[in-house]
Amino acid sequence: MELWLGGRLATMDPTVAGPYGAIEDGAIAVEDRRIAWIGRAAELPGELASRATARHDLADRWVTPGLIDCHTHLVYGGDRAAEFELRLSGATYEQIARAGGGIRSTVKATRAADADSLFASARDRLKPLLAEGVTSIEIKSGYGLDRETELRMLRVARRLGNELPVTVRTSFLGAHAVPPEFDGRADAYIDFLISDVLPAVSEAGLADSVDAFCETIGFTLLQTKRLFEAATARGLPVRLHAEQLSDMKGAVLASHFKALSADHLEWLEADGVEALAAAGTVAVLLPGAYYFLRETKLPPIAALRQAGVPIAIATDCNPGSSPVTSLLLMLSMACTLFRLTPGEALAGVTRHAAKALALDDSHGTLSVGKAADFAIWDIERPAELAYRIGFNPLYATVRAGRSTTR
Ligand code: DI6
Ligand code: FE
Repeated sequence: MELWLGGRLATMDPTVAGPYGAIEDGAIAVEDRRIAWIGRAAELPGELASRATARHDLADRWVTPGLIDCHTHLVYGGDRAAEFELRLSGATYEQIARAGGGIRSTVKATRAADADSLFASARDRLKPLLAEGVTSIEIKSGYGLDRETELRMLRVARRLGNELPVTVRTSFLGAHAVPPEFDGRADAYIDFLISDVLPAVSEAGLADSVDAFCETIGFTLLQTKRLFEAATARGLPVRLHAEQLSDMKGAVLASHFKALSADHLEWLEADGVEALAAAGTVAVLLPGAYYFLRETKLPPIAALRQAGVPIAIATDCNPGSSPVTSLLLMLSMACTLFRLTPGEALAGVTRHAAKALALDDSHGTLSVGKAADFAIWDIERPAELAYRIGFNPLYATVRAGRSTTR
């Protein structure tokens, strides 16, 4: 039993009244990597206090749940800086993709990279996220698009979780783009994913969910549906890149499958909002991609909010549309570009992000029974996490009860 005393706790627990579910002069008791007790220090049961083997002074700092980045493509080879320059001289993201660049150029570099170099480059991108208090992350495949490379990406993602202090949830995104060897044969590629790659991924236990890119430059609604049926038959939950560049009705389809999340959503219409609300699917907003692609159409925030759809925020860390390795910057952008409140933004990287990863029973709030994952901040009020730009006030991270000073 270890005690953390004298902190201001932004529990983000909706059953704790008030903004951020805040508890002033709070205490957290940690046992077996979990939160055994949380509340006002003055109310800490004497029995717990007497069993403490260590006491840590939080010195009035704010404590939040460990941050959760619930949508990333962290593992990939190469970079796309040259494409960035092309876009600055007038080419669009879609034009580059249709000309065989974009995702396909990263596929080429990823296929050529061995597991160790994929691990090393992904670790370099993970480190700055961990330095901002991230304790859980979702990582997708999707730059292999063949069996061997998709499996390699997912193994690298698992290895990151084994070797670094972070909980990793993986998504199989074989349906990210049509690979060159299936040019013009997207249906045959989906057949191949269903008969060959998905079974291998699922039997190796390498995916926690199945994702797809439903888009004019990705896969049709029907192709996505076939893949989702195969995923569901294997007991794998689904999520979807939906309504990023056009309204394909992806969110409605995802809702039929009780998807964990529908992500991007700039082009989401009222029917999609309603479907997400009815299914309890999390809307994951990705302000980094919105910014980097200079999108001007805003996701329907007010409608999502009014329908009670849980909104999560993530980096979408990827080389093409969101080369972002700061979740704090996403809080700022979620507020400034999308007009979320700092409280909504923080819920988006804690409680709602946990739900998007089906981790809500064990993560996402500071509550009894949940993992002792928390971030300790040198700030005066939680809104500072979203307010400051390019400044990292993290004092320390505690993951599974163990402290790692920044
Ligand atoms: N939408 C995105 O924004 C990323 N993937 C997707 O389906 C971009 C991936 C890339 O350009 O490499
Ligand atoms: Fe993405």
